[in-house]
Amino acid sequence: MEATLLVTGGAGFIGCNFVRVALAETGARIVVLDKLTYAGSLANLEDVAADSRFHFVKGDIADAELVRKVIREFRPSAVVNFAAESHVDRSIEGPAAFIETNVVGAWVVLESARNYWSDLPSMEKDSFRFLQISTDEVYGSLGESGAFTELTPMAPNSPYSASKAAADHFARAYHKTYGLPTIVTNCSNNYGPYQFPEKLIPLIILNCLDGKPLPIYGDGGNVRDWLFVEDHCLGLLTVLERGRVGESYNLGGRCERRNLEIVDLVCSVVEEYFPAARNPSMAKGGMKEYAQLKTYVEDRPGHDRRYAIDPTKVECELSWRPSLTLEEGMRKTIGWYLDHQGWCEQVSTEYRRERLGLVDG
Ligand code: NAD
Ligand code: TDX
Repeated sequence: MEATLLVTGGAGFIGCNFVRVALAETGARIVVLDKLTYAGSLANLEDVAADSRFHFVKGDIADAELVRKVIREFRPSAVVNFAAESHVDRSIEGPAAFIETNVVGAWVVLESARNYWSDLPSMEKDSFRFLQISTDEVYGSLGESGAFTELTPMAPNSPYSASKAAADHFARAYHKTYGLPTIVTNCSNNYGPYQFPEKLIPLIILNCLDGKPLPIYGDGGNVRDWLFVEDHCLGLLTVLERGRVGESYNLGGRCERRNLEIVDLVCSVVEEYFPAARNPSMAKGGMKEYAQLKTYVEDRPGHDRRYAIDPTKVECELSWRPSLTLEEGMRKTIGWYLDHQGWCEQVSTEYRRERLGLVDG
């Protein structure tokens, strides 16, 4: 029997890329369960909607009755939990939704999976997997040197990362206590097609196109470790197929950059595709170069200074490595945003790229 993957949050950025990668790389049936919050959209899944192996259910992962029903109906061989509130700035403005989805929702999915899994015949029980998708932000902030390993103690600094850390602990506890075959992945910053424009890279791309200020929090010296989303998704499939249960795996591309370097790279690649001199929005503001739009703004409260993933475990144990460099991934990403400006309009009905997450703001 072919595998069935229940993909929660599959209408969001990483989830929809994962659905595409899983349909292409495996014969699995894919069932997406997604609440379609501001960050999720059926527009992200339009090209796979007609695939006979694809099914979509709209719903909340914190709705225990619904999750139980979906699991009983589709009988997944694995659950991949992407569903989450994912934006740090929004977690500063209002943490409640982060607790509801990232903590309570993740627990509901674990508990429903456990009830289903415990009644499975032994072969299906052994091969069942629960993959909890998490972030490097659970480890907190690094100084100038060093990198997060799977043994780094958790020290989350934002309501978002605290909520993700809680779910990671529950996934671990469900393995230790009940034997549920859970695995956690902690990945660094993703970028690529379908990322909601509140995140740094798509925001900078779209503001360049519109000749709007490029907001740089603090001094722009904060460091993030970047990974192209399809490489992350291929890594997740690898962990799902060959990862050891009860373990966590750090995924990252050894690609640390200061935010200012990212903004400069975006400006130079946008320039290649759509020179500022030919952009009417730039001419209107009297601007000649995209880099002139850079604007330093008030820092994010509790802003983590540096993240860096040490991916040695997944490289050595599972032979996973990213395939694209940052420059290659950035060209693909910017090309995609230029070709999909209608998508940007469609998903941005309630969000106008305003500043979010200032405590007194
Ligand atoms: P996203 O915000 O783009 O998508 C989240 C998806 O979850 C959306 O489709 C949304 O509708 C859905 N969702 C939210 N609440 C839900 C609920 N209660 N029930 C059902 N569906 C719900 O997020 P993303 O960037 O794709 O991140 C996906 C996962 O990967 C998250 O768990 C995030 O913590 C993790 N992660 C993200 C990154 C990154 O750089 N974006 C890096 C590491 C880990
Ligand atoms: O306008 C901006 N200006 C700016 O300087 C925005 C939106 C961000 N930033 C800075 C803050 C961060 O140092 O850029 C960096 C990246 O910010 P985000 O895109 O908000 O990502 P980050 O806070 O690093 O978190 C992301 O990576 C880890 C995802 O949103 C999380 O879901 C993931 O877990």
